[in-house]
Amino acid sequence: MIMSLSALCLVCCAAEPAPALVTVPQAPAWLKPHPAAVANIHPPGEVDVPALVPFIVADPKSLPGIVVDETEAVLVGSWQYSTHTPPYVGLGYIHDQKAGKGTKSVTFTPDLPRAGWYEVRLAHCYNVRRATTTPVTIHHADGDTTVRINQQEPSPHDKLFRTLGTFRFEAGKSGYVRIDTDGTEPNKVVIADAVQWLERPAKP
Ligand SMILES: [Ca+2]
Repeated sequence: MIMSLSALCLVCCAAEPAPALVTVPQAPAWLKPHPAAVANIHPPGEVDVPALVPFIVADPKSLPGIVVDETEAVLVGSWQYSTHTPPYVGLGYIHDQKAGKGTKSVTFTPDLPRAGWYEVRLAHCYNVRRATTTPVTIHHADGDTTVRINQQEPSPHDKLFRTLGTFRFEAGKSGYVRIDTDGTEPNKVVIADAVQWLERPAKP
């Protein structure tokens, strides 16, 4: 049987397997995407590094300490959801779309049960497409501390969190962590995922 080229192509294309999707942990039903964020374009399980899927923490409440996810953060400017690069906390993470540098921010405000010292950790996924000079400001009881972090570097705590420092906070909602985008590379994305406050006995 002689088959035309177009018919052969149809057969080949039909036999072509779809890209494999991996199984990712399901976030709890009570967790809803941030209403101000742009929707994710990636279907569940379409990830760039499947080996990092086991480090996803789908339920923020399963983590120790006080955790504020991007779902509860205050967004300034346009931020877009993604789940393409694991790991992450909750539903995923948001990024600045490599646009509007210096005009966007994400602020995470905890409700701390007690005054005292807290180790502050920031969750972000990492790869070469990330900003290397992301400014992160910790607003604590003794003022503001701004650090610049390299979001291309692996996060040392379970490939998910990096420590920003240990700071004194008042009880309640007077402290926060803010991620800004000023001074980051125009062709790299800034990532915002979650922030964790862990009580510590004293200043280190
Ligand atoms: Ca998150």
